[in-house]
Amino acid sequence: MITLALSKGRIFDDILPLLKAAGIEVLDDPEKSRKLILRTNQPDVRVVLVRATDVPTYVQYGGADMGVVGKDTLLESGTQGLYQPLDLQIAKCRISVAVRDGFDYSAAVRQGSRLKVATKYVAIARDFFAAKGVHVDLIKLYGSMELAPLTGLADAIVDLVSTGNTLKANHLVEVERIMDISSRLVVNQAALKLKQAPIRRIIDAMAKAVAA
Ligand code: PRT
Ligand code: MG
Repeated sequence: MITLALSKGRIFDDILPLLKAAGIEVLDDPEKSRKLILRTNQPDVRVVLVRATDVPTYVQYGGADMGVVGKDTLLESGTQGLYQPLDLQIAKCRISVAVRDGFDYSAAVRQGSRLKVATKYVAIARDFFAAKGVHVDLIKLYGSMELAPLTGLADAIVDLVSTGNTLKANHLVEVERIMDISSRLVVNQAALKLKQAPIRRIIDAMAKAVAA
């Protein structure tokens, strides 16, 4: 049995065509059922639904053989020893610094005053500002980062942006792009050895579909 860990939402929606190209069709619709283990048309392949942030953990400890996870989550998770054979080029976005419209970010950075930065991505933000030599106080949030500069909780946020509509709707502006993000296929190292043939088949088929 091959177990694939996926999160509901955009990653699930975007991975379906690539799975299909690899001959795998998910038989249950996660939006219509409460099942956490989904069958596929392949009797020896199943999907488990977990939180996006839990995907690296499931794969690292062998709760799943493979998984699909955003580079943002992967960098932030600190998980070790995951084989990352493929950039799937799905769920693309960027991770950026944003501030309230009218806040003079470059002046704040120039003056060397400590910047208060709210984010779910503490590790990515810490590395980014350290490399720039900017002193920051990081405030860990679990969601709705956009609210932080509007309420005075923080001067800036580090968050994912795709269309930019969410920033705009909240009178925030993107002032720096930290990196481009897409989702990666991750594989458990032991599974790769023990189930080499079927896992290789899936990786190769998905690689072909990504290139096409
Ligand atoms: O939502 P939940 O708390 O369960 O978990 P999650 O947020 O980790 O999962 P999910 O499904 O929301 O995101 C999974 C992955 O999708 C992320 O880890 C990213 O790699 C990727 N991704 C791609 C995105 C976006 N695009 C994106 N736009 N994740 C989140 N967003 C957010 C963005 O921060 C903004 O708040 O969506 C909102 C809309 O963005 P705009 O710019 O289009 O308005
Ligand atoms: Mg989300």
